[in-house]
Amino acid sequence: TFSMKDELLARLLRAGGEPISGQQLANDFGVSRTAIWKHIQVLQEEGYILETVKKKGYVLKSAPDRMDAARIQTHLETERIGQVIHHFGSVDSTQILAHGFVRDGAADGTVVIAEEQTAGRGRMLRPWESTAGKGVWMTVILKPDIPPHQAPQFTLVAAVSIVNAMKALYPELEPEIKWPNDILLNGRKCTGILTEMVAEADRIQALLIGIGINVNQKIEDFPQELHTIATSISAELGREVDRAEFVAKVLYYLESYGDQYVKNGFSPIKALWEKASATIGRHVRATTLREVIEGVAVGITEAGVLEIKTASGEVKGVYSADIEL
Ligand code: BT5
Repeated sequence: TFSMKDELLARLLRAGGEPISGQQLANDFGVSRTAIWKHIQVLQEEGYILETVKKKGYVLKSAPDRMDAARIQTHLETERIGQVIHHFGSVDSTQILAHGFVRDGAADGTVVIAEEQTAGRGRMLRPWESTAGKGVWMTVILKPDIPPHQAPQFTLVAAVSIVNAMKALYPELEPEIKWPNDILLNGRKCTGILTEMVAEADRIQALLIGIGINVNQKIEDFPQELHTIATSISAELGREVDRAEFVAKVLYYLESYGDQYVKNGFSPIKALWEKASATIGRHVRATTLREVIEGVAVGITEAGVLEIKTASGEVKGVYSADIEL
């Protein structure tokens, strides 16, 4: 499922600065040395700095800030998610591409990831700002054996996964989840999740978990209207981070919590979610398509529904809404 360029890059990364001979590579891949050379040239065009050591072979000297499949895979600890990664430079939206891969029979765990999106979208077709080379813009295709009505819980599974990946790699951060699909750092949005589903009447064909995470942007990199509401991992940490390493960690937790959810139900995820929640116990204002509900968020149900206790003492369940804290 991997291109030869990916395999070649994986070999060069694994060699850790030691030369690998062109002849050896040619033998291993069953191609000519010229074919190897052509792929080396492609890597160079993409910004990989390679040196040819006489009689010894190719050495990778430095790598550009990109999330090629092989780069993510050197950090990957999963069994399914990310075994197939389609990496792109600039795309309209990874979500749109992922629908195409689903139609073509994509395997469970396929990842579609891009350096830049020109038409990234949030819920209800709102735009999602996806600066080139600075974030994680990806769609994970999952095929869990759950009924369609349980699909929305996967947004919460994804949120818990991202929070735990952030805590594992950057313990200084204190990510909080804002129901249903935002992750905040110091009160500002750094992540949005968009879960879509392709389903038959009683069976999920595929879930498309769209994940947008601001990673290495400076606040000035965001458009004006986001300056006061958005942030990135690096803006909060005060240093840049390795996006490929971070993506691998997100995929690791997504696989482990996703499997846990399918096997053991929602309660373990619900506990993790509530622990990281910025919403529970707070006064909130929920705008749904039909009404505005104000009150204290008291919890989420097994179905992932947010429960709000209004001033009159009545508890209302909210399936989908925009929340103001
Ligand atoms: C979301 O929507 O938060 C879901 C975003 C999902 C994006 C991913 S990226 C990979 C995949 N491919 C796609 O095309 N989409 C998914 P929503 O809750 O509707 O929030 C959208 C709102 O967030 C916008 O109206 C802006 O106010 C704000 N926003 C836009 N870009 C942002 C950014 N980069 N960081 C923080 N806030 C942003």
